Amino acid sequence: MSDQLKASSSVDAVIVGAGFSGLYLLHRFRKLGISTRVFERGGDVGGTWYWNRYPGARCDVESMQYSYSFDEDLQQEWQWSEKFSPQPQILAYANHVADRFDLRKDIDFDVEVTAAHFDEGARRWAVETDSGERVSAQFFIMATGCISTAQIPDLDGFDGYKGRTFHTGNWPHEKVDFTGERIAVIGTGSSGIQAIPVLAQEAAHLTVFQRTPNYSLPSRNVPMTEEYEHSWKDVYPAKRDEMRYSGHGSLKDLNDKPALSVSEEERQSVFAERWKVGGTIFLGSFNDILTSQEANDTAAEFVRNQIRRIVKDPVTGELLAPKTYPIGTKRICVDSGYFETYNRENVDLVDISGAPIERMTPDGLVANGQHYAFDSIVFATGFDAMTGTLFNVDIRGRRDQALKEKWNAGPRTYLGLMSEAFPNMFMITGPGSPSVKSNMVMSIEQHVDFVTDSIVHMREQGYDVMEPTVNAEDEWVDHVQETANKTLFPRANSWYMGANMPGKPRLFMPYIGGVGVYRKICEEIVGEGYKGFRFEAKTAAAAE
Ligand code: NA7
Repeated sequence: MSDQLKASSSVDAVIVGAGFSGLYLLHRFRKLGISTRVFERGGDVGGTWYWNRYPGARCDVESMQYSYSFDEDLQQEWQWSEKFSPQPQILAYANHVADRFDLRKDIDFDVEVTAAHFDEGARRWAVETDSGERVSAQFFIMATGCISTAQIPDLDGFDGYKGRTFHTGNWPHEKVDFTGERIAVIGTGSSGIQAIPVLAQEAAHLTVFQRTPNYSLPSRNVPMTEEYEHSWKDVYPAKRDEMRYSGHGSLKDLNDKPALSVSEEERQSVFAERWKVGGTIFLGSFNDILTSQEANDTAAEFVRNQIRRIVKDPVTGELLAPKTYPIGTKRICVDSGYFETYNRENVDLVDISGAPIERMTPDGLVANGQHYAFDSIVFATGFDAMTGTLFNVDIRGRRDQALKEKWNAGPRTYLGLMSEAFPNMFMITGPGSPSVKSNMVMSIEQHVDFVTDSIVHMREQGYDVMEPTVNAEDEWVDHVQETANKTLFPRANSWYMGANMPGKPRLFMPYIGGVGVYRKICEEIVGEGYKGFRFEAKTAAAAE
């Protein structure tokens, strides 16, 4: 830890991050009189929606569902203007929540937490920031999101490039003007697929560098109607309850038939109907799309045929049609005119699946042996997901053990909430919980409630320390992998598997057993006296 400290203080809890997790945590802690400091590296609230402000950024969970449920007045008064919300509106919502509950006064913006060490004698965390402050806290909570460490590939010549570079996950706050420019987009995940149609309209010429084609479904986004809004708001509490115990934390019409149990004609008509409705409900066309390769093949081929139909140039259409992994096993994308964009005169696709981009030059880059000149290059190259942000902080638990060291073969958590040897440290939507395989806001609320209730429990029982047992953690880690292995997810080189990061252990990080199933497991664990957790009572010294 640093010895150049400017200030020190002591609170009950330190929260890292003022996104949807940090805001709700602070709100709940405050109501319980838990003194709290929140540190946020961004200049304002909103987390992922603060950083990912690239053109076209949008949520692909429906607006009526991607919002907090903890306050009935809040959910009644806020009005969404589209079926799928654009980033600026979600950010405005986060700001509204911060103002409505007067949260900003306990948040330090533009401050990064650099280290957090558990002091076994004091039973407290010593948390350090890049502003030179040390805060002592009983509880340390990483509310840092799952996809918050942007990843730019290590390309030779990067520093010598004279044009502008951007990463979608760290987009400037002011409007970027690409008018008249030759631009490149590298990466065709959700971010690239959302940004490309918008950037193509502005730039003189756009070249897309694609390493792996992605399955993308049309969003069919529409303005919110009063009728649809009311169909939710009139019965919001009941709908939210249903969401909490659903498969993904959102209400979608799921077909409970296996794909091959119906005729070819019926199968195609189910796919066509869902393709027409738009959004991720396509993956719910049949109940075995993510567990049976044969079922998956039928859905994947349907989407490939849509791509071939939309894209006029057959060679480009074929390059855009994914063939090397099952549909849904890399994060499914939802777009507004993505494939259609390749019919524009000013858009080209460069396939780099055979060989990586060779290098950057002062005015562009070299790929497939050819030089391309660009005024701006947009990296839509993703994130060091699930663990990257946790490892950016020097977190040390008992015996000075680093979290990064303990997890060097993959994340080890109990329920994705805590890790053994890191007492009183919680993660909101950590690895081993449904997290990115769910409607994040619902999973965030569940974790925040779990953490808050645990602290209340500790106070009531006179406990000072909470920590999972080694056995409970080992069993949970195995259960997470066994559950994933029953699905097709491990067959793709996805960021869920850590496969996008060179050297990262390859294993499925979220819990895929279902949001409702997971919630019930958590409830049972609490019901059985926090089974799998151990508590330490307050020492005489600490009780004084
Ligand atoms: P993703 O989904 O990780 O996509 C990143 C894209 O960038 C993907 O197509 C990658 O290809 C590509 N990529 C990554 N590194 C390189 C290099 N070195 N060269 C060429 N191409 C590369 O990130 P997004 O930001 O789109 O989405 C992240 C999540 O945010 C999303 O899933 C939503 O949950 C919200 P690859 O497929 O790895 O071959």
